[in-house]
Amino acid sequence: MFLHLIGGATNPARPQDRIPTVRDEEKDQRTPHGLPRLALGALSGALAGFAALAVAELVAAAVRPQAGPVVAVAGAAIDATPAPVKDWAIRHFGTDDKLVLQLGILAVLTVLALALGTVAVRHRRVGAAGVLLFGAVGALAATGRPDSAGPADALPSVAGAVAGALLLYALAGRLRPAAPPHEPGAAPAGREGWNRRGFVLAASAAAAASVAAGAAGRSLNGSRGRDAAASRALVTLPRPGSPARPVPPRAEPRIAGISPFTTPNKDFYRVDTALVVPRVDATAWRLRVHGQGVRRPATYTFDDLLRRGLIERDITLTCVSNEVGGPYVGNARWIGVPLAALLAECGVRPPSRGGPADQLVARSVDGMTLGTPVEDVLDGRDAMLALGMNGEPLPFEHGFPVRMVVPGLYGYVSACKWIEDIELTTFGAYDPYWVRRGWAREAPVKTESRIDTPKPFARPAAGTVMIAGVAWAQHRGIDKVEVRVDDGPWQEARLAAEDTRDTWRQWSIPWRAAKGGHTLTVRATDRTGAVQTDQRARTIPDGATGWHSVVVTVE
Ligand SMILES: Nc1nc2c(c(=O)[nH]1)N[C@H]1C(S)=C(S)[C@@H](COP(=O)(O)O)O[C@H]1N2
Ligand SMILES: [Mo]
Repeated sequence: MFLHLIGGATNPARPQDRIPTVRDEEKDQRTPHGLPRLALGALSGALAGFAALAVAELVAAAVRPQAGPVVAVAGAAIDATPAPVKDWAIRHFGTDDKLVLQLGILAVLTVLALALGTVAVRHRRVGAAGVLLFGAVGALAATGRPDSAGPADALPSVAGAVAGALLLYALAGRLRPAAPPHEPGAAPAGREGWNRRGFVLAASAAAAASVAAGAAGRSLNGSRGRDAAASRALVTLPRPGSPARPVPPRAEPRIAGISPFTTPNKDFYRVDTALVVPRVDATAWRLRVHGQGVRRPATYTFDDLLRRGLIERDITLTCVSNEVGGPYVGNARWIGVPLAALLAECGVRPPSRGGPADQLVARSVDGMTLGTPVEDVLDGRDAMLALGMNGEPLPFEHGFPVRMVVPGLYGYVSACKWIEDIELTTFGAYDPYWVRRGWAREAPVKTESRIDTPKPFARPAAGTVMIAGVAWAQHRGIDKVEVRVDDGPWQEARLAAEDTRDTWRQWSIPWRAAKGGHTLTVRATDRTGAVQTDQRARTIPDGATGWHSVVVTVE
């Protein structure tokens, strides 16, 4: 039987013992009215793949959106990507990197589905087994991710694969030429020698069912998201007991082309591994604080945090993946709970006062882990559990309902979004997500400066050109910015007033631009007196260094 299936295209009109001729082979490739059978096979493969994904997404919507096969495989790919490649992807696709990755996975899946479909024309079982194999890959990826909720995460992939495999098996059956009478399982053949009506019916039914499953999955996902959105809409941020002082007007000079002092939420850079932005219902959210030296472990609700004394602070956040001159830096006005006070309440002491834990590991609802030095969190700086960003509850993309923000540290060692767990441990005992991938355990922000205007390869007119940008050295403060034209002397730029030492500072310098090509270079000096180094370093392991230069042609 199995052998017969493998030779499934056997033409009953052809005696089994005759060696097939080229003409026979050609006949095999075509349905009686000329449509290449292989093309219909490919179509079957595509339909089976589509059905598999639709069913998987429907089941994922019921189980956990993050457990869907495409998201899981993309996530596993992100987890496994070597840092330099990840860096390259972030550089080239920016915040679209995840979309590009998922589209790439879909493209690969489409090609594989088409191929499996053509295989299934002759080898139904092999085609169906192929679909199951991809289901297994999805299931492994889903259960192996750091945010996996356990074996249930395999369900979407398994259900999808079984549906896809059955469908492919059935459709391929309809594509077979009329079966010899001795094969009981074969579909009845139509007048044309293959079951065209059966195929068209089954294919359309499958397509319709897949669309329905996909739509149901979407609407289920949507209703989940609506609970979260409703909980966010209901949040009224209390007046902070300790408000930020107003931004000094002279901290924000009006210069065309310079980054605004406060980055609007919609323009704030986003860097994370979340393929599906977690939509957390604040009313169901909890934060647990536990671990070594936590004498009074505690669990907080969102309302618990809202009722505490809140602080409001301007803090500039920077990503360690930011290249010299890059865009992954932004400044916002955050409202939140002072983390030091909350930890003190739980009985946590810094290592300098005998506390046993030197690392605070924050864990998010999507399984991300970030490790922060306990000493830094408790040294008096405005480390906080932020609830608000620029006057509104955190946007979902930036960590609603609660995230950490610690002035002076790169985001990957401090700024856990969608936080739900804080564990006190040691650097010796635990390496969080990025550290396991080659990044440094501790990473204070490096002193950096960026030219915002003129843009690279700009063609300004000769005369006075304003060179301007931003400089940052969070928690140390910026004391000086200098600009150099070509190989000329360093000239001190005008610094905007300082808001706080945790924020960036804008700077500007008018330049009498003469015709021709010029290279503009900037460097900053922080309050410790350290001058931004010209030594070029890559972003990995602890942040890029070097001077930002811009080449322009004055006309
Ligand atoms: N849950 C979670 N939190 C996270 C990350 C992440 O991938 N997942 N990325 C971190 C990194 S690398 C940075 S730079 C900041 C970026 O915060 P933003 O996206 O709000 O700008 O978030 C941090 N918090
Ligand atoms: Mo980052």
